[in-house]
Amino acid sequence: MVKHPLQQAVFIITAASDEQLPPSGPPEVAFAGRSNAGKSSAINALANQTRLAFTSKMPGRTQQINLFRLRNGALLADLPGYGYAAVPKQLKYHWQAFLGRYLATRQALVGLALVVDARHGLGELDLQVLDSFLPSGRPVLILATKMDKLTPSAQRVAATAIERAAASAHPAHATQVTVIPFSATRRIGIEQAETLIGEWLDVTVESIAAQVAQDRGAAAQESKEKAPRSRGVSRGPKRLA
Ligand SMILES: Nc1nc2c(ncn2[C@@H]2O[C@H](COP(=O)(O)OP(=O)(O)OP(=O)(O)O)[C@@H](O)[C@H]2O)c(=O)[nH]1
Ligand SMILES: [Mg+2]
Repeated sequence: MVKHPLQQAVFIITAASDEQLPPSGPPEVAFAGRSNAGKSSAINALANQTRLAFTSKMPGRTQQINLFRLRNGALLADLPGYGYAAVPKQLKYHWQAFLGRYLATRQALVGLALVVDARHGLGELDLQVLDSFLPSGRPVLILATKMDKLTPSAQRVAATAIERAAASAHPAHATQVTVIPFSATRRIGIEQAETLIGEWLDVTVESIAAQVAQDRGAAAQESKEKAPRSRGVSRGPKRLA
């Protein structure tokens, strides 16, 4: 595994519907959570960039699925938040159905990062996401975020409460769930989170080199196809003096 596996991530595409999502390909990790929980901020902190994913004080900022590509071709997906009341009903159903289908059917999804505001703990909708995801056997990383807003002793209490809530809701799947105390602003838990996600996505020197070679091959092929035909083959009859 390389040292900072999520750094140098680049934005690739925004999808507002199933048809706009690229076909399932390289391994993918999605960031899910309540609206305003801090999903986009967590992606930025892990990528060590300030404006890779759009963040906002206004809940409901991320309204589509935004995909980011790592150096080895693996993807991060920033999902629209759920549970924001002040969204027109129609739109809310559309997002939630889109989100539900993505989580249930995306073949490439190797793990889920569930972003939870540590001050609020796991909510009803977070538990529903766990209900639908954990039976697939894939791992979940709960980022208990905004820890900077709590005192050190309250941080421990909050992390333990989240661990207990997840384990009691899903005793059979407790080993699939890891809880990491996190803060995007104070950069708490970055190393632990990047290590786990980097392992899920197999971000190694070898996988990066293979992707670079593949990209170079594709670029060379493209420029060959675009290049003008070589001259000197058929120039027409030479004029005789
Ligand atoms: N103090 C503190 N604030 C944070 C942290 N993470 C996010 N925030 C703030 O929380 C607000 C929401 O952050 P976003 O990252 O946009 O949240 P989101 O989950 O992507 O929100 P939606 O896209 O609307 O679902 C912003 O004002 C962030 O600055 C954190 O670790 N600590
Ligand atoms: Mg967002």
